[in-house]
Amino acid sequence: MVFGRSDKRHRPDVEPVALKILVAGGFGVGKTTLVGAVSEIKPLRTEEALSEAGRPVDDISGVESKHTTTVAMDFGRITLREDLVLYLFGTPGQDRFWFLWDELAQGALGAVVLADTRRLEDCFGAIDYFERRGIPFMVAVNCFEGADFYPPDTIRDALDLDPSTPVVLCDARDRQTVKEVLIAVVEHAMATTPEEEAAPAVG
Ligand SMILES: Nc1nc2c(ncn2[C@@H]2O[C@H](COP(=O)(O)OP(=O)(O)OP(=O)(O)O)[C@@H](O)[C@H]2O)c(=O)[nH]1
Ligand SMILES: [Mg+2]
Repeated sequence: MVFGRSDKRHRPDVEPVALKILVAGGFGVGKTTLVGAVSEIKPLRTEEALSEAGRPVDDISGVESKHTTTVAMDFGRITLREDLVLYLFGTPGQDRFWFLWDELAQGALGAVVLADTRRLEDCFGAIDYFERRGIPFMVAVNCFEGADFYPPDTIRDALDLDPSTPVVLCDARDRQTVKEVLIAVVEHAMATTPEEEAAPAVG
C-alpha cells in the first residue's frame, strides 16, 4: 500500500523478473566486450594486465591489441523488457580460472558461449561444462574482421551440438546484435527448462 504522492506512475505494472545469464567462451573471444556493449550500468570488470610471465599460456593470436584479461568476472545489467531484467556474468576465459565457474554458474538460467571461427576449439571447454551440468546454452559467433564466415548450421555441426541449440552470428561490440543474442538465450532457456524452475517467483 502506498500513501500520499506515490511515484506509481513511474513504476512498471509488474515487478520485473531478474534472470541470471552467463557469458562464457575461450580466452579473448570478446566476453568483456559483449557485457560492456549492452550493460546499462557501468559494468563491473576485473581486468588485469597481461604479463610477460603469462605469455607462454596466454595466446593472443588474433587479438593482438589485447592488453588485459578478466581474472574473476564481468558483471552487467540490461532491461530487455519493462518486466524482464538480465544480470550478465562474464566468466574469465583462461583455464587457470576454472575454479571460479561453479560459483558463477549458481542460479544461472542459461549461458551464451561466445566463439571465434579462427579458433573454434577454444569454446569446447565451456560447451562441455554447460552440457554436463544441464545448463541451457547457445553459441554466439563473434565475427572478427578477417575470420572466415561459416553459416550457423556448419558451426553447429562442427561443434557437434544438439540441433535445438541456437547458433547465431554477432558482433560483441554492437549493442543491437548482442541484444538479439540475449533474447535468443532467454527464449531457448525458457523452452528447455521445466516451468517451475524457469519462472522465478515474482515479487
Ligand atoms: N575486431 C573485433 N575485435 C573485438 C571484437 N570483440 C572483442 N574485440 C577485441 O578483442 C579483444 C578481446 O576482447 P575481450 O572482450 O577482452 O575478450 P574476453 O573474452 O573478455 O577475454 P578474457 O577475459 O581475457 O578471456 C579486445 O581487444 C577487444 O577490443 C569484435 O567483435 N571484433
Ligand atoms: Mg574478459
